[in-house]
Amino acid sequence: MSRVRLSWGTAGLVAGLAGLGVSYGAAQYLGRRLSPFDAVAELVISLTPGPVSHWFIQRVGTWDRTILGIVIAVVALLALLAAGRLAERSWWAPLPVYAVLGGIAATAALTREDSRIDDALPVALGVVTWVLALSWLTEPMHEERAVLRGPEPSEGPSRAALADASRRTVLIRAGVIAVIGVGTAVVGPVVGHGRRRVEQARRLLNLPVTRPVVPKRVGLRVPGVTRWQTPNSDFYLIDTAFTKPAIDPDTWRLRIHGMVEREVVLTYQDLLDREVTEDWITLNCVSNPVGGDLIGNAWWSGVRIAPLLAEAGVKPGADAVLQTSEDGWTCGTPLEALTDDRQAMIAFAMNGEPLPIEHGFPARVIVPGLYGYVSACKWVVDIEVTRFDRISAYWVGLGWAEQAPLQMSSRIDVPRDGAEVPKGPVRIGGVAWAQHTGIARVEYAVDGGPWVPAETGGAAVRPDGTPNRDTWVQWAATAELSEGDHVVRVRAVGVDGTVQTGVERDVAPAGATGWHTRRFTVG
Ligand SMILES: Nc1nc2c(c(=O)[nH]1)N[C@H]1C(S)=C(S)[C@@H](COP(=O)(O)O)O[C@H]1N2
Ligand SMILES: [Mo]
Repeated sequence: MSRVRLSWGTAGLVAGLAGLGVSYGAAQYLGRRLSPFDAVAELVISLTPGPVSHWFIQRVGTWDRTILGIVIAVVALLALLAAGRLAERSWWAPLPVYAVLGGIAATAALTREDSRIDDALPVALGVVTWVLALSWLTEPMHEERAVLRGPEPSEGPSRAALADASRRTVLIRAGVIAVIGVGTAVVGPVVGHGRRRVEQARRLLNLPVTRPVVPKRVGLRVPGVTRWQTPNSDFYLIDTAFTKPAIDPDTWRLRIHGMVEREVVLTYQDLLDREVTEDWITLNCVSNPVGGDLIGNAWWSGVRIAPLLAEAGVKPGADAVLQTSEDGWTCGTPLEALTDDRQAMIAFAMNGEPLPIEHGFPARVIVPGLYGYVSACKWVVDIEVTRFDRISAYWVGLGWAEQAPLQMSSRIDVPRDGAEVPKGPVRIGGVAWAQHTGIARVEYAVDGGPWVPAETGGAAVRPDGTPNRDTWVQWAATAELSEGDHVVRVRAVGVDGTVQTGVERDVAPAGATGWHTRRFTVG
């Protein structure tokens, strides 16, 4: 005897989740970057005005994607639940709900930069699954209701027994539908060409790179101060891709074209066969607020861009390079930063490992001294030599500066804001950066007093003996402070003599400025 009884709403959820599973599995099988669900998330991201998304990112940091995902999931599940309840009226009553959901998903899937016509297929399969699964699942539910409302039969099984049989059929069908949904979602990626395959290919790579060795004099060993080398797993992540492109290195191509004498097309192997360049480079985001942590320092390995551009032969008049990623994100980089003597590179390894997929596998660009949004294209597939007056890169189109010189900045890591510090000497410290200019000195001021020089970690030294000015430095100081509340501020001085400005400016449109401040109590 089956006591368990599916409600109409639950039936809607079972059919709904099965449809989502089928469309996800199909998208993975086809090797498409986005499942319909992810495409909707990207559509929402692309329709959100720049200032709103930046306000949001500043509030919630890198949780932005998770929160967006949860909101979309909740809305979708509520709609699917409603579809189930509508099925109580008739098999076609839920159709408008599915049509709207499917319409949104199809629009999203077909309007991404990297969309193809077959991106509509997973959506179509999902909608078909919804319709078939829900009507098949609710058929015995209607039967049960008819039996219970009808008269007690004069012969054969009783009303209760008939209703019971219907309920059992409902449960069996729900199980079948769940297996199909979950099964497709699990099997699709395994037999398909999606991310798992690429993860596997990535793991098997044996790249011509050296492991990072943190230079001796860079660390000050102050507890609480950010590690000088940022491990890949801690490195901040910023991009517009809800699902990261999973690119098979064997099919990856980088095209260098535009205002050049000869177009150059590189395969992954071509890249590995060239002379490898390696260096410590600190990358940070223009959206990093004063004191923020959208910054990291890694050992990058790759191929210098300057000789590649020289081989292509840049034509006179060009002043910019438009980089495009596999998923259609773009950035405009000053040509000069790619052709001068800095180590601007097409990187294929990060901290001695093949680039993680999240950080741009199989290749991304890294340019010392520039913000990520104008230089550090992940999953890069296209480099067009051009002019700034002919292009509008992604973030520039949303109101950010076309060219934003990196702001020198410094941060206090300890003490934390609001910390209670025991009596005795107080250790203060953090990091400071002015990539490609270099930090000459870091100064701190307590309770509005004079600026006092702090101790700084050394710069890394390159094999040729020159200091590497492309990374952040650690700084630290010990202060004797009286019991009570205190305020500490920090500022950096560049190798070029510039003093970090105390003028407070927001991250938009060209990077935040101002001195980082921390308040704490000694006692
Ligand atoms: N394809 C692609 N590349 C991108 C972005 C992006 O949205 N898409 N964001 C850029 C920005 S704004 C920054 S700050 C850096 C961040 O690189 P990370 O995520 O590896 O730290 O990547 C840059 N490269
Ligand atoms: Mo960024």
